[in-house]
Amino acid sequence: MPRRLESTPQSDGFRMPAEWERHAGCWMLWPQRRDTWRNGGKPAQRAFVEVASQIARFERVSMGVNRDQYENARAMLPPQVRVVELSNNDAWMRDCGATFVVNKRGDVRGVDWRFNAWGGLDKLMYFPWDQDQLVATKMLEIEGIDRYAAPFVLEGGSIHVDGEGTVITTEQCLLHPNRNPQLSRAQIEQLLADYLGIRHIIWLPRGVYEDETDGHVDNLCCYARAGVVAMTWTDDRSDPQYERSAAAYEALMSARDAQGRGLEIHKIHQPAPMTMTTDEAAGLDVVDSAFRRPVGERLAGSYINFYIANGAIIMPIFGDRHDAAAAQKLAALFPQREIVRIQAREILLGGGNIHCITQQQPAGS
Ligand code: KQY
Repeated sequence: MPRRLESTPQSDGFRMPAEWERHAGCWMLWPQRRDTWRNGGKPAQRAFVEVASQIARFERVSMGVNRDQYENARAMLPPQVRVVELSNNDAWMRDCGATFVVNKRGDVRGVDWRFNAWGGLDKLMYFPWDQDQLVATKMLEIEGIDRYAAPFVLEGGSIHVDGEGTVITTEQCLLHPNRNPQLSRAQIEQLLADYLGIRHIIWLPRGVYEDETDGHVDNLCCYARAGVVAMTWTDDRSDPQYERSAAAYEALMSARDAQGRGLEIHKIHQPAPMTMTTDEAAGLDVVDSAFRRPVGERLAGSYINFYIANGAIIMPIFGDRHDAAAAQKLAALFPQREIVRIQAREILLGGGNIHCITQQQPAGS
């Protein structure tokens, strides 16, 4: 039976591996909330099926599903995707799921963060989030993997590691008073070191404009390999994203990683600004205990929100004139991997993208 460990990954010699290290598989959750996913969730379910099907060409995919959606999900998903009954409040596996850590022997353990749905009652993305909070424990139980219960709020989308001692994150999110108001910056830095097994933190100021996660790094900037990052960019100085990307670029330019390296930075131009249409907003149920997305609201579109699978990059595209250039840049950054493009507007309408709905489980030994 998997154990709950009272020590920390760092003290036990565990670290979070980089996303490009070999995976045992990928975890996802099935979308169904009618206040997040329009038209009863059907368009989003089709997009999730496409993401899961494509990832399953390269590694095992496990889809967690609420019991009332089990049969529907099983029918919509191809047989190679494992469907497991796993209660949840919404479909953001990156954020409520376990973060896996490994040691030099190839043992794998899981970190179970506290989850408050991106800001608790302050943000009121939705209430309750009690089933999301249990997702990490349950997936680790299913896999028979020991669990560290981290004593602070953190979402997986707010961190990117190089697997060699460095994490990149944003001040906007990790220092936001709606996450861990009782903790100082120094205490948060210590906890990141303890639970990710890192030695160095690169702080970026803010995330993507109008990102409802309070600036998750996984929509703004990610590692492509150790010492090399990709970030979302715009050349339009009048776009509110410009100053955010420019500030991140400055911070990355002056950063050193845990190995003492400067970073090679690749800019990927963002898609043209997108907003929620009247028709899309009309497809959402109105619920008092959930965040309301108004017509005309800017969507936090970015090509950085991709998933690195064994042998592939699963990237979002939007039917935008920048899609092809973004795919070319990713192909150059990941020459050994197939670039798989997925029309991802339906995922974006829910407030995130492909990286946010996936969580890699490392192969270990
Ligand atoms: O960016 C992510 N990691 C998740 C986005 C979740 C948005 C909730 N509506």
